[in-house]
Amino acid sequence: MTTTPIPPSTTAQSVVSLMDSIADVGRDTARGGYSRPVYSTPELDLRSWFVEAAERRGLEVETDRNGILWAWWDVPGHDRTDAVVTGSHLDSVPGGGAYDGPLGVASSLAAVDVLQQRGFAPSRPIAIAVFPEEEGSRFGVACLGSRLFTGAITPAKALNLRDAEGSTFADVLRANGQDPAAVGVDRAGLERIGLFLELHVEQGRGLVDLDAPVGVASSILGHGRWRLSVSGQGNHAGTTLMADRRDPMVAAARAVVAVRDIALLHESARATVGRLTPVPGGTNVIASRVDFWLDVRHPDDAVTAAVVEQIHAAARAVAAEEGCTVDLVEESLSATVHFDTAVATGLSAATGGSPLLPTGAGHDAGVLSAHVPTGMLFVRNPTGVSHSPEELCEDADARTGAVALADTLAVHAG
Ligand code: HGY
Ligand code: MN
Ligand code: MN
Repeated sequence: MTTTPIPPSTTAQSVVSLMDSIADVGRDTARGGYSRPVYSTPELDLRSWFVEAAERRGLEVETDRNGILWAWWDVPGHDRTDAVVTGSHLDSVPGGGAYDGPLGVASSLAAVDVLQQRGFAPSRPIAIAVFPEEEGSRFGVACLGSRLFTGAITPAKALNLRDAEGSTFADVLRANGQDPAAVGVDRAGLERIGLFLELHVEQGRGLVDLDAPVGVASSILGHGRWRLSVSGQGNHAGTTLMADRRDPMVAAARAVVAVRDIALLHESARATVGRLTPVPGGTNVIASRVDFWLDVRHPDDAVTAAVVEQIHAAARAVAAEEGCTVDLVEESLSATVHFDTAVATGLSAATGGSPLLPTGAGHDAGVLSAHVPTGMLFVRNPTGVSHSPEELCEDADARTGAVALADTLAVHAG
């Protein structure tokens, strides 16, 4: 491909101005960072921002029956098949960073700028996709949009998922003008994709340690989520003697420590409890139940299963000692993903020999990789921190990432 490289400081500058333009959307003053749950006002504002920016670039935007946004750079005389698709997500975790998701979307728009500046004329369609509920922060299942799109979750299970307020996913779809009866696997949609490339801020220090601004994903750690509910006897904090208690909060606390201790027994395992909800949740009330959510990850799916089983057994044991019971429910599970080697090495070659590195973070690209050729580009995060306000991407690296994405799109859509 002989293109005159555009200095990142010129056209790819738009990735910086695009990110700046959403810097105040969904700021969470209580937690810090950003809270942009799917179909919340901040996430809907980001969708509008994306549609306006895409249309300003001459892309034609549609929302499919799973709520996925598609912005098309069509080719005259070529239908929407075998497209080179890029994009990411706009929803966030509670109190998340600015870049997890939106950097991939902004970089996709900036890559279109770079290509249009170069006078590039694609021979096959290019599209930018924005997947809803990648984080699973509102309805509990990660990559809900891409799972519905690929058939990795049934419509029935998805539509009955509830958020913290008790609204079902079906309720929320209806409230946003979507037809719940229409969600589900989209084979025609999958057939439109010839290649999916997702750019994402790195959620770790790999590129810092490699001293590289851009990297290529080799694999995604298998991961799952389980809800544990510990039940005891709710009672009065003042009238209940310590010896007479069956306190699920104490059982849950002991179980959370066991989560850490068991994970440490398995090299490369990660096990996290980031969310715990006592019921009813009063300062002067012994809880009747405590729900907490477990996130376990490991390169070997069998080890993930073993870790969860050991945690479940430990939780049952400490619950029994506290006069409580515990129930465990699997909420989502993703096997370890090894990206297509040809795609990954091609991405490395198209981006000046960017290094390949694994990630412990899940992505829509991981879901799509079972159905279409898929790859990922990572952009350096100087702090290595993510799912936290300290997540960072320097402007220069963001521009370099956007140009790298433009170069890969040009290779595949040229
Ligand atoms: O949880 C994850 O790995 C991703 O950020 N959704
Ligand atoms: Mn993400
Ligand atoms: Mn994330």
